[in-house]
Amino acid sequence: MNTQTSTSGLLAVVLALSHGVCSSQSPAGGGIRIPAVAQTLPLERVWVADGTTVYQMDVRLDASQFSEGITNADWTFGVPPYLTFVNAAFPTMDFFFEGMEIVGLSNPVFQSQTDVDGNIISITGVINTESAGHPGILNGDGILASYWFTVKTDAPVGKSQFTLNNVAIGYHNPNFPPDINCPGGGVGAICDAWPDTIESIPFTIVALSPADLTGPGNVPDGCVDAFDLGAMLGAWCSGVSDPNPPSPPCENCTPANLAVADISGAAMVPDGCVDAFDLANLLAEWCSVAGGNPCGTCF
Ligand SMILES: [Ca+2]
Ligand SMILES: [Ca+2]
Repeated sequence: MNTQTSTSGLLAVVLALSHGVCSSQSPAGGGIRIPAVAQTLPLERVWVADGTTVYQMDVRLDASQFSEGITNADWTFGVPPYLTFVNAAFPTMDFFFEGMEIVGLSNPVFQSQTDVDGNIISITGVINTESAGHPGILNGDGILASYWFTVKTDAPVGKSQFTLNNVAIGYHNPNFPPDINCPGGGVGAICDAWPDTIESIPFTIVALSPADLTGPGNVPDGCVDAFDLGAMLGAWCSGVSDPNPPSPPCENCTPANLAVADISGAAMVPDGCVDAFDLANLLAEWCSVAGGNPCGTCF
């Protein structure tokens, strides 16, 4: 708790300085808890531990019940060490600060921490805007920043989540000038506040099945089902249907075909053909429940 407070305080000072706002507010000296929800939201429900598929997580802020003008935000979230950070960006759509000029030290990865193995285990993001002459974002609801990760192949399967904490926002002091005191404590043109609800939406990590070729959103989804069958048939390039030796001719196979669906062959390894060997492998791993939960037995 002390560490969180000092980190938040440091950022508050940085934000105040970059605003040109001279604030004498101490790290624990004020601010209000507002009716708002901050969350880490994985876009996909299932993340496959294949080391290559890139998954998106958004840090969102729903301050639609808060009618003062928000001008800046910072947040810190923990990252499981079995995820690999790929990229981060402020969004181009559904951006919380849409229409405001992003300035100063704003960065979706303002700070990060790594463990002894070099894994990023904590990320702090900061957004600072040119707030002079702008009312700020009133009743805002949107994405603060987006982050992308892959899942290491040795990641533990099961429920996982990022750990969101240290969420702080700044908003225009409604009484400034002349009153430098912020409602609920704090002073200056920009007041501090904290969302009253912090959520880390979970996701499920599943082991890679070679037959889990794709899914909704064109990424593996932890289920071997009609999405995968469709992808395999779409990449089909065998000239005959006999899976028995001698190997069937592969008349039309391209690297693109093979990248999609060549998962097996006569020797149980990819053989440069998308054919009945691959179909048999896929059907052997089938785990869809027809007419019900499409992934009922897959995880
Ligand atoms: Ca699938
Ligand atoms: Ca094959």
